[in-house]
Amino acid sequence: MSVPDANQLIEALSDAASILKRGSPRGLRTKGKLVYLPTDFEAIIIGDLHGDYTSLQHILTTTWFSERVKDGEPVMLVCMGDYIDRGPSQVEVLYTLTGLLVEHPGNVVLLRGNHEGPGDVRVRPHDFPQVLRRLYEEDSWQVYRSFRALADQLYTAAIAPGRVLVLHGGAPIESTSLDDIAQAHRTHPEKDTLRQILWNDPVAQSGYTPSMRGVGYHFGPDITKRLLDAVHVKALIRGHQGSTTGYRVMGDVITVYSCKLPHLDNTRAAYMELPYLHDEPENFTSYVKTF
Ligand SMILES: [Mn+2]
Repeated sequence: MSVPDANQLIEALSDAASILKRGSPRGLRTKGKLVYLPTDFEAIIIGDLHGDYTSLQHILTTTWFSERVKDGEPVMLVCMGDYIDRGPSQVEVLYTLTGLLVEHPGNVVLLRGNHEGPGDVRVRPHDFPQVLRRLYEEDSWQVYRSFRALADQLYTAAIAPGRVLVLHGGAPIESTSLDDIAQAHRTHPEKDTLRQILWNDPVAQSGYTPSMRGVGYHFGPDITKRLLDAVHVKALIRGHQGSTTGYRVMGDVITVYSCKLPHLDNTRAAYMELPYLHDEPENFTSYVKTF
């Protein structure tokens, strides 16, 4: 795709932000910044993209997402954040996703990653501003402001009731309710919930320890279980961590990473196709597709 000009990108970002600000796009039940995935829809779940337009395009093409939505098929696209920084086509990824949201607001859920986090929590690397400066020169600040405004409107989490909770980083270490998650954008920064949802990583040991990322925690299976029980789902689907296979399973946590960053030894990517409920398998790993 060709790179949009500054005005096209600003318009896409602002249109997407206004749709989210209005709340509850057509047919979608929401509570604060939590989305309920309709039970009779299939969900295509995408992990971190980090400017990898080729992988995004691969997933959209393979799943026929747009074509199926246009045919009226019940299918949702759920993206777990980290759209920008690191990769070669950050603007293209953002423009495509916001375009899809504007076109199909009831079928596209864009979650927040730590790279779209609140302005008071710094993330590194954050090369997106430099990318914008190179492409848009004096208009880049205006584009960046539109991006920040959109980031503040993105959803914190999505839930397929009884099945999975979907968010970027992980389970907060304090006991958390669905309400806490839905309101995390409002209780930030007094409460740590939003920061931890966007930054935490699962580990095999019980309990928690501060994360080496400098923000958030490593959380154990006991903390995962407490969260899953509290919100009545079976598994946690999240992104935030690359792996050589594109995904990894740790107890009830499935990590899905959808970009390839060869310089970080990340050469396989994955996404999930969560069908609408028939006979639920033993675990959700069978829904992971790698490429
Ligand atoms: Mn991340």
